[in-house]
Amino acid sequence: MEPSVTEKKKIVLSGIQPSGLITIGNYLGAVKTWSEIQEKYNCVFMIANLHATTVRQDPAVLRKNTLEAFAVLLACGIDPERSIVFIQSHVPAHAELTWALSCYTQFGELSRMTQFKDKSARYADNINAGLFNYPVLMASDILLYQAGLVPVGEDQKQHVELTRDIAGRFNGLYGNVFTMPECLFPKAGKRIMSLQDPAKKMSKSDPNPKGYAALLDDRDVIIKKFKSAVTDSETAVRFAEGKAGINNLMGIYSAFTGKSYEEIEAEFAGHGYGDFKLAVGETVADAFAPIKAEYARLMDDKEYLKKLAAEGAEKANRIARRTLDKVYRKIGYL
Ligand code: ATP
Ligand code: LTN
Repeated sequence: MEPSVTEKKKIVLSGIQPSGLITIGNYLGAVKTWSEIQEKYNCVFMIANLHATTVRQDPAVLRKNTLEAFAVLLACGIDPERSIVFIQSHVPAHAELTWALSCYTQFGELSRMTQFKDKSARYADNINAGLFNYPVLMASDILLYQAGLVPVGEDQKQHVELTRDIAGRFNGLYGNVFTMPECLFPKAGKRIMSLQDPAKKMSKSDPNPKGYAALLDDRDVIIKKFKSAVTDSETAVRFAEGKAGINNLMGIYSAFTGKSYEEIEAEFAGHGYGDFKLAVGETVADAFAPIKAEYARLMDDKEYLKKLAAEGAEKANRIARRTLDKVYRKIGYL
């Protein structure tokens, strides 16, 4: 059945950058939710390769990461029969709407974005205009599909709020052109922290791979990374202030097992951190094993993956064009 956006179901749009290996943070914060809501909503998911070039990328690696990320989404249960899945650069309307909306976004608004501030500190030798304009591209992604819901991790909240501001401003000038989007956060795992520095968000572009556990990491590697996760000098497994490392591991364990913090504390009463870290590592590795197997199967036939991506782009293009045409008419582009 062709996914249709004309039904009454709400429209969902979200994306992920092919800037490295998909981590447990990306999975719990976003991709897991995506796979769970496909029946309830009309979903559109994309690999945000245009966003990824705000940081310098090796062309061959970017191409490889893009197709791999596409395969990971499918392996996580995103179903191209039910949802639209595509690669952002295949749909030109994203770049086109970004130009138009840039003229409706203020310098001051973009200067306040915390992701811009973080990334310009991290990549101080390449603070390019794309990095600054990144939120306008993300607003365009969302608004092109008239998405009402955007399932993301907490770090993206400010970008979705800016999207609402831009949409509201545009609608105020030209009538009801865009749907107002809202964030959809997961119940557990909306902010997973680095395994090496629990004060920092886990990030797939962390230069230290010990900071993240990736979906495609080998079982032994995942377990090892959890065993060497930075915690505190106490020994009791309990959720408390000042125990960011343990709190993070408890959050991850809870997201995978459905257990509450009290249940986890009871389960590990009398055990040290070592036992707990091992249990978290094994739980994560067990959950990722079937995804990894499906990924390997999909990557065996890259031509098929490319065909699916092309079909997804065609469907996305049709919807995006419609919105873009309307915007161009409203603005007065002849
Ligand atoms: P990069 O390191 O290149 O900035 P990233 O790991 O932050 O990448 P994105 O591709 O920017 O990942 O994000 C994809 C999705 O994953 C977004 O919805 C984002 O909110 C979510 N996400 C990313 N990191 C985390 C995290 N640590 N915890 C929860 N959700 C996260
Ligand atoms: N900027 C997002 C990735 C992204 C996205 C989107 C998320 C690009 N376009 C549209 C939701 C909707 C990030 O996670 N850094």
